Amino acid sequence: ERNTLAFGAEDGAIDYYVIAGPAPKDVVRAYAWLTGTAPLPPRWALGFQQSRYSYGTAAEVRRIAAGLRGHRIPADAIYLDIGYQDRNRPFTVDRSAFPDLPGLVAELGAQGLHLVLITDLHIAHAPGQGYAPYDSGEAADAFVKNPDGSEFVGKVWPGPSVFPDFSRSAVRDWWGRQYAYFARIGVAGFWNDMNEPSVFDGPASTLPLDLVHRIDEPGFAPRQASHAEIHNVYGLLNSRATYEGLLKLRPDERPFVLTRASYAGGQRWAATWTGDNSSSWDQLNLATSMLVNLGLSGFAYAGDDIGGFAGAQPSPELLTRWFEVGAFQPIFRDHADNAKPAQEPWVGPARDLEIRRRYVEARYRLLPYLYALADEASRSGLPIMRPVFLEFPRAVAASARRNLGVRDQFMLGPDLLVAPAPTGESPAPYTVQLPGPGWTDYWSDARVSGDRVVETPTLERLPVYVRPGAIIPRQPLVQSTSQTPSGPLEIAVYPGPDCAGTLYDDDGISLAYRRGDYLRQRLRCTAAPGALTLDFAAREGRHRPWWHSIEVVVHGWDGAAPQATLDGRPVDARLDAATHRLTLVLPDPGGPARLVIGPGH
Ligand code: MIG
Repeated sequence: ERNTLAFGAEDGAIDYYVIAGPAPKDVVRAYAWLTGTAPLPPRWALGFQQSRYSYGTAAEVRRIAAGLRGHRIPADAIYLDIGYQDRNRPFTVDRSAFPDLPGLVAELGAQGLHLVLITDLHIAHAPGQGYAPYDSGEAADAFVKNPDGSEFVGKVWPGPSVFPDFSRSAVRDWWGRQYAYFARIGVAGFWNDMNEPSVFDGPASTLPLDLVHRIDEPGFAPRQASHAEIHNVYGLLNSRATYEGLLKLRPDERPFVLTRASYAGGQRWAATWTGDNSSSWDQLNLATSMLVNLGLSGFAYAGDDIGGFAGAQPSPELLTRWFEVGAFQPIFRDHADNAKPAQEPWVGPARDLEIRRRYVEARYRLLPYLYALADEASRSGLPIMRPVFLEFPRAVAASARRNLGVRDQFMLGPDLLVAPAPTGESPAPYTVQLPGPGWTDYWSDARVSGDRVVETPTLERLPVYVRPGAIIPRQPLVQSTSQTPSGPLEIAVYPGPDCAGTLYDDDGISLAYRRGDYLRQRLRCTAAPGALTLDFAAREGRHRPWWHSIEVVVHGWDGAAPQATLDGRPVDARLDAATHRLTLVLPDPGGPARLVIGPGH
């Protein structure tokens, strides 16, 4: 049939869900209601993460940590890829390369760095060799079978390997227990790769579709299922087993799991990334639409390998640009293939290092904004990185250019519009179409006249624009989320319509926020020429935040320095006439309060 789009499946009907909205955000929220939300991650997972296939010795890891700290690149995590293991066997450690893993974890911890370990699911088929994951899995009858009832063996990194049947709850429990040692010594997060699953000598590089799973699950009648039936949820079940296992081992710590494969709903258990991209301008550009789509699909936490995984070494400019954009993506991880030259942020000319550092720092200053978005994502399913149409459906629909903001631009939350050059390698000017008038350049405070700007690309500038009506919390620079910021919380106010923002804080790591130990506070502002009122609503939760004072910065203040009061008591207001920034330092209100700026005193 012509002009017909047909859906179907082998062996029967599919359940279809049609979500009518009407607004795009309603669709996303309803989808989250159906499939679940990504829980609040540990705060460190929002920091910069440094990875490599593979940092192969403890000395190399120390050198990377020293590089991050020595170059003053704020960072929170270092990843170990398969090279840390003994003969590529999951849940082992190559003791000659890493003689004292607990000591290394502690050393990194003292520098505010968290260790993340890869833990692939292919268990080495090593009977009688004292390899506990195989022996205990075999004893628990944990592995996927051939149709004749024998254990399926396929080739992956360790050589001949067997594959856990995650469709059985007892197998997921067994899998979770494999993390006991790493969890005990303080390894912070885990990376589940190859879980499509990837099988080097399998048909279509995966498990044969006629393999036999044995679903055994509370709430389900136990039954056999072919791998064809389980294949698409196999990665999700691997994530679930890891996440739930970690929660059992560390019952009051938020697990961090990064997965390569998943399915609808998998956001409940793991963050993801876009897999093996390569070092090209095209793929830097492609990351925007991929991550925006992952966000719309429930995956609030997604990233792409900064600098590109495969391919030739990125030019210094490409790596720098990738850091600039990555600083505004939910997961911010530099990673590269083993065949490539080094790709850490300090590789290349000093000028590039300086620019990359500046963008990583910009992200760390935005952590309170990011963290409030994480809180929102955990409750509503609204992603952190958003297509422009999610925030401004009417403006996008009404735009003459139908693709306004669809491909190259994205929003970080409701307030920041990021507009990378559509063709990164070209110095050609490009037009940034904004969703309306009144936007401000995030870096220079220049006010955009109208709703368009022409950008001429320069290496040091990633265009970021702020919504009129934004209230953005920021913090003093730290080198790691383990550091308590010293100084006031900053609240950047950009007067305009729907002027609102949110503060969110908690201890950053435990589940105490679920027991009331959190802080959520809504802010609203109303403005008139020469006047502004900022309302702090009552605080939800009982967490005491790290800040003791608040620096309110009103951007785009026209006119003279005004008078100001906080709940009737005078507050000093300092105007920088050159930047039009009005700064007021308040004691932390701790509850409902009203800041009145301008005439009427
Ligand atoms: O066959 O563990 O996507 O990030 O560095 C390659 C080695 C296996 C693929 C992952 C990549 C990782 C690599 N892995």
